[in-house]
Amino acid sequence: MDLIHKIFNITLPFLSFILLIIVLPILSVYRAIKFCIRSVVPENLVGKVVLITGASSGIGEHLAYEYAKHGACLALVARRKELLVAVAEKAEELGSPKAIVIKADVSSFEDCKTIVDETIKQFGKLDCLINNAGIGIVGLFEEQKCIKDHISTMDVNFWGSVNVTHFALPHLRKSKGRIVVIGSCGGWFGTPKVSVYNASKAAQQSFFETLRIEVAPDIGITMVTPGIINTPLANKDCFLYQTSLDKVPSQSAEGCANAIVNSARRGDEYLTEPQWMCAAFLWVMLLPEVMNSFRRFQMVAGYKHKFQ
Ligand SMILES: NC(=O)c1ccc[n+]([C@@H]2O[C@H](COP(=O)([O-])OP(=O)(O)OC[C@H]3O[C@@H](n4cnc5c(N)ncnc54)[C@H](OP(=O)(O)O)[C@@H]3O)[C@@H](O)[C@H]2O)c1
Ligand SMILES: *[C@@H]1O[C@H](CO)[C@@H](O)[C@H](O)[C@H]1NC(C)=O
Ligand SMILES: CC(=O)N[C@H]1CO[C@H](CO)[C@@H](O)[C@@H]1O
Repeated sequence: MDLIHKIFNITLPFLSFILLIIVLPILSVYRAIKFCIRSVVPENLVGKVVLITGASSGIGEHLAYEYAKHGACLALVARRKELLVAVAEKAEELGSPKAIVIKADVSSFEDCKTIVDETIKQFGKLDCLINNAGIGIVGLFEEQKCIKDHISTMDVNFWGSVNVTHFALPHLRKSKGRIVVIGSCGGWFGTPKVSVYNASKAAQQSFFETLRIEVAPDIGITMVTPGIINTPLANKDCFLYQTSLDKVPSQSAEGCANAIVNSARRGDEYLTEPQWMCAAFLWVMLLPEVMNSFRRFQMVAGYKHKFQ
C-alpha cells in the first residue's frame, strides 16, 4: 500500500508543476477580465446595511467614513461608546442615511448576538458584515509571564469574528451579502514577538477560507491582509518598534479603508494592502529558511539596540 505513496511523492510534484505552467497563464487572463468587468460595474452601496466591528478607531473608523460616502447605512460596534458616537456623527455628515452605535464586546457571546439583533431591529436587513475588531500583545513568547493574557487575543480576533458571523449568516444568506475579514499579513508572515497575534490571524484566515466554500455563491467573502497601517494599534506600546517593523513604511488608515471598500464592491476574494506585500508572500513560500534567518537577525539586532 505504501508503494502508491512513493509513486505519488515522485510524480505528483512534477505533474503539478506542468499543470501550473499551463493553467496559471490562462487563469491570469480570466482573472484580469473578471477584474476589469467588476471595476466598471462595482456594487452600488446606496441604502445597503453595513455592520462594522471595531469602528471606534483605526481602519474600522475609516471604513465607516468610506461606506458613508457611498450612501450606506451603518451599524458601528466597539466598546468605547463616546468614540463611536463621534464616528457615527461624522459618517452621517459624509452621506450615510443613518448610522447607529452599538456598544459591545465581540469576545462576549451574548454581545455577538445583540450586535446582529440590534442591526436587524433598526434596519430590517444586513448586507455586509465587516469583521475588523482586533487586538495584539507584543513580546517574546518565552518572556511572557501570563499566557492567560493572550487568550483575549484569540477571543477577540478569532472567536469574535467567528461568533458574530454565526449570528449574521442567516441574514447575509437572505440578502446575498458579503463578509469582509480584516486579517493580517502576520497570518502568513510570522513576525517575531507577536506569535499569538499572528496565530489568531492565521486561524481566522483558515476559518473564513473554509466558510467561503460552504456559503458560496450566496455570500461572498473578501479576505483582507493589511501590512502595516498607521493606526493606534500599530503605534501602541511601541508595537512596531519592538517588532523591528518600524523601518517598514506604513500606509494611512484612510488609504487602506478606501482600497478595502473598492475591493469589496468589486467582489474580490483577496486583498493585500499595500499590494507590494504580496511579494513577501512569495519569499515566505519559496525561501522560508532565508526569511526566517533574516527575521531572527532583525529581531536580535532590534533587541541589542533597545538595551544600548
Ligand atoms: N494597524 C496595522 O498595522 C494592522 C495590520 C494588520 C492587521 N490589522 C488589523 O486591522 C484591524 C483593525 O486594527 P487597527 O489597526 O485599526 O487597530 P485599532 O485602531 O486599535 O482598532 C481596533 C478596533 O477594534 C475594537 N476592539 C478591540 N477589541 C474589541 C472588542 N473586544 N470588542 C469590540 N471591539 C473591539 C477597538 O475599539 P474599542 O477599544 O472601543 O472596543 C477599535 O475600534 C485589526 O483586526 C487588526 O488586527 C492592523
Ligand atoms: C463563541 O461562542 C462559543 C459557543 O457559544 C462560546 O463558548 C465562546 O465563549 C464564544 N467566544 C466569544 C469570544 O464570543
Ligand atoms: C509583518 C508581518 O507580516 N507580521 C505580522 C505579525 O503581526 C504584526 C502585528 O500587527 C503585523 O504588523 C504583521 O503584519
